[in-house]
Amino acid sequence: MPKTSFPTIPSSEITSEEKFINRRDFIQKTSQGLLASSAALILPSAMADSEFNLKHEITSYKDITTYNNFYELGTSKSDPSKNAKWLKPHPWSIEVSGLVNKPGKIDIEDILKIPTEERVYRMRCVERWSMVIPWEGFELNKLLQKFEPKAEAKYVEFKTILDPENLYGQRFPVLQWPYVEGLRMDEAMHPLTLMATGIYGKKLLSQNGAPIRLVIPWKYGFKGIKSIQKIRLLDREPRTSWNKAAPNEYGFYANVNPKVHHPRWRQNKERRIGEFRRRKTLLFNGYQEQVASLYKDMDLKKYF
Ligand SMILES: Nc1nc2c(c(=O)[nH]1)N[C@H]1C(S)=C(S)[C@@H](COP(=O)(O)O)O[C@H]1N2
Ligand SMILES: [Mo]
Repeated sequence: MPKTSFPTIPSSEITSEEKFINRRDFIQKTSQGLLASSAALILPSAMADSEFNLKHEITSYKDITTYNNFYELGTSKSDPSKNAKWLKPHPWSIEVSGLVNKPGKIDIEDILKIPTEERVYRMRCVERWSMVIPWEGFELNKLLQKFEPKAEAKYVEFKTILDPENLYGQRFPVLQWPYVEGLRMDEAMHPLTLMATGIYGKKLLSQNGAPIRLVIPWKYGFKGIKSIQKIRLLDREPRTSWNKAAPNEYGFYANVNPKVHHPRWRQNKERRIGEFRRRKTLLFNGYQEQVASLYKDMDLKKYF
């Protein structure tokens, strides 16, 4: 994967949204200059273009932190930011169990010692809106490797905190709680799959899944489970919350695919939050170059 797909800026340098945007402008100008010269010969142009476009499209911090899906904090888009205080991200730990040689718990303080980097990803929700988010995080494979996955491990299951006393949304049976998601092992180990701990260089707010959540940019948003407390490695596909709630609407794979429609609406267009005109939705959300090989022998209409 070309290095250019991941602009990395140490989080220590990022202090505010304004400074962030200014530095991005500077990087854009520099890379434009470079592209006009010898670097154009080295960089695959599609990648350079999409990277260039992404930098122009970053969603505002306000939209990213006030337009959310997090049913534990309420079912409307504005609920999670209003009810953010229900979720207490400290103390926190993640328990890793199942098919690993070294099962155990890791405290958030130790998780945060894993070096992070910035990854600007397009995100696409099943509800046909999308954002471009500058995540701060590390590859999930870095965390999983600490627990030494066994060869029989084929899938990973993730669970959100279960706390109906404080998380009022969990008192309503919209979904089976806790929220559960899953990935195939090769998807989990893929370098694009991120454990995010921040946005715009700031710590994750509760509405975005503090203190740590999953981000898989080629899949629909619901795969990106928030506020993770449990990870289990399995030899079978885990049952996931949305798949249990509506199996014909939410498949296990949930790869962004403009040709596979939700039974109640088409999936070939999307509205980028902050924009008016609708955009065409891209296969694998535009990450096909990096991930298509994971699914090369699969019928993606059957395994949606
Ligand atoms: N625990 C939990 N994780 C969740 C959800 C949820 O309701 N609960 N919603 C999902 C959905 S549908 C989307 S689109 C994304 C939204 O993430 P964002 O609010 O950070 O953009 O979170 C996903 N992760
Ligand atoms: Mo979503």
